[in-house]
Amino acid sequence: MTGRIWCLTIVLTLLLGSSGGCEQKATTDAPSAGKGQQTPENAATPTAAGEKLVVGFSQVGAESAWRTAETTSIKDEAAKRGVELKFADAQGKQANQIKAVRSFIAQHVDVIVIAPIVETGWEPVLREAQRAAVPVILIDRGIQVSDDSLYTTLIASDFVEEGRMAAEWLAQKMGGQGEIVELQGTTGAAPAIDRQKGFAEELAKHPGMKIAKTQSADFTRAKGKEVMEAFIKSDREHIQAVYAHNDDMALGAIQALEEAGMHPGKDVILVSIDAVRGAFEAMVAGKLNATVECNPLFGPILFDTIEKLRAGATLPKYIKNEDRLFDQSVAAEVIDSREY
Ligand code: GZL
Repeated sequence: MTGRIWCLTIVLTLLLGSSGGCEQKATTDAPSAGKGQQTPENAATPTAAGEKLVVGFSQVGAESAWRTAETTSIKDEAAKRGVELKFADAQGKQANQIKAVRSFIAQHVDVIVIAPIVETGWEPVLREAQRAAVPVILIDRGIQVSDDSLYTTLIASDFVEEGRMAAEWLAQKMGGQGEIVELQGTTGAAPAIDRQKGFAEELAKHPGMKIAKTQSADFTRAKGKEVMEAFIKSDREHIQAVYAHNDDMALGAIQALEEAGMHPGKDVILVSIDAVRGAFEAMVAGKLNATVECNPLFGPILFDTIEKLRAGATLPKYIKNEDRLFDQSVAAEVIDSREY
């Protein structure tokens, strides 16, 4: 539909005497539209010389050390490149994110970046952005939409793979035998859904291992501690291992285990995801056994991607961050080289 309108625009341009063709890249041939004017789907309009690129970023909140590292990386990179960044902290509420996106559209930003709290409920506002011809880049978490032209690209880790890595490591550590309690991330969030899925899939290969209890602790340290306290209260004897969807929840669980007189890292094995500094410190102290990296340093790749988009490049629908697992055996040697 948008493509047809675009071809028509070029035909009209030809009739008026300019050169061009429908097969040519829409962005390069675009009559220089001002911010917020109709342009082809997902095409970022080049900003006039001297004009600052304006990016609206709707962030999840500040629930974890990982999140803080992501925010800092994006803010620092924007400042370094002279990009005006409109930053909106949604404080964990999707309704706030939707409001922020609407306000970015109204302000005619050049590009909207969203780290979506949950996977569903995005279509209406993304259609509004599409109608206003503002390209949307998803960062760190994916969404479910019936029409993937509603966003330009997703830059994120493969959370299913992260879950698999954690399970594979744990199965090996526990010799294929044992009961695990799971601390899930935010209900409905892509990393919670996929880290649970990948872990369960891999664990199914080990019939001697099972998840005894699983509950959301919302990716925070405080809730990780709270949920772990409840697990300890109800079934202390059976807790052999903890799988936490992020390091912050694992650090909260460590606190709960210690307060209950248990020995995290020794009589209870813990594996989590993110590889933040606090996790390395806990590994060096012998309290956390392993963590799977999930890189939050999105700044450089995000603004490189925006630059490519604005230069008219066709972007892949998914740009993957590569992750790896670190365990206690390498923690002391690696900790000083960690950037977050
Ligand atoms: C990962 C992400 C998660 C981190 C958490 O991409 O969305 O959210 O693992 C964070 O620590 O809060």
